[in-house]
Amino acid sequence: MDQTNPIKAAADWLAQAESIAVLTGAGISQESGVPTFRGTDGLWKGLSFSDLASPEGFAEKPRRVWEWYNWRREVLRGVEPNPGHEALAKLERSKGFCGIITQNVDRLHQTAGSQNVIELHGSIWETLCTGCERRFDKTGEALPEEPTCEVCGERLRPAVVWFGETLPTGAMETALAWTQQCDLFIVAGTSNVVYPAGSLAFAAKQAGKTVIEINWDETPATDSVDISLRGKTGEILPQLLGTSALS
Ligand code: BV8
Ligand code: ZN
Repeated sequence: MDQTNPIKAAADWLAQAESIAVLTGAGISQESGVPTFRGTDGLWKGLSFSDLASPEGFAEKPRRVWEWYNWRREVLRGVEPNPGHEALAKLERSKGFCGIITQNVDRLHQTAGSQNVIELHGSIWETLCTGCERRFDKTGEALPEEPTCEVCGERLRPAVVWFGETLPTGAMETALAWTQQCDLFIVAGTSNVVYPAGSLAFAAKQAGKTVIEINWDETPATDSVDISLRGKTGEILPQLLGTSALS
């Protein structure tokens, strides 16, 4: 591997790979204008995750949790995928296989054209009834401050995975299968602190895969990956695909 030019080395790995698995986090949507969770543009009104992304927080103050999710939905109504999302969608069309394992709930990968997408933490556009457990697609809709179910009248919640809640059935199993079957594992725009998603880069390494990290910061995975590229996913991913001049 060309130590002197990690971008070129990563591009060479990517060119050779036929099957790719990609774990993404909030960082890949940051250049679309979507705030991340733990960065400088961090959380909302300084409230912590346990207040906002947990069943306890919702049970205690559902209106406050909906205020946060409605604010995020409002932000998302006005954003588009960025060149990072588009590069990954292009990769799916040019390789034998490219699977996106995302922690994001914004569906920007799908909007960019990616089809093999696992949403480990659900989608902000769907709601779930706390009474009859029906799911409702509310993509793009402005919701009331405390939405209720049109069938049973009970309170609706965002259909996302909160802390202490299990991931969608089969999501991690499929993610682990993609991690085992790929030649190359890319981990892009995630702080790698939330589990079980945060275990995937290590699982790929243990399975003998080449692992490339793209992040403008170091993460707990940085020391374990083969190449860690410092920079913006929206700039580096297009570079790796050769859709912009390699430095
Ligand atoms: C569970 C809701 C089973 C959706 C979120 C070990 C095993 C199992 C569980 C645990 C475990 N250890 C701890 C736990 C508990 C917990 C956990 O992981 N806690 C952590 C905080 C220690 N995990 C759980 O509870 C999970 N459930 O395991 O169930 C179970 C059940 C019962 C009892 C036991 C076990 C559920 C986890 C899901 C939680 N829900 N959100 C939503 O509202 O969005 S998590 C939240 O963090 C988001 O979903 C987000 O996706 C996720 C991860 O954050 P990131 O995406 O990485 O974003 P972040 O801002 O942190 O980082 C952005 C990164 O990008 C940074 O590194 C930054 O430098 C970089 N960046 C920014 N801009 C750019 C960039 N890089 C490049 N370019 C840029 N432009
Ligand atoms: Zn209902």
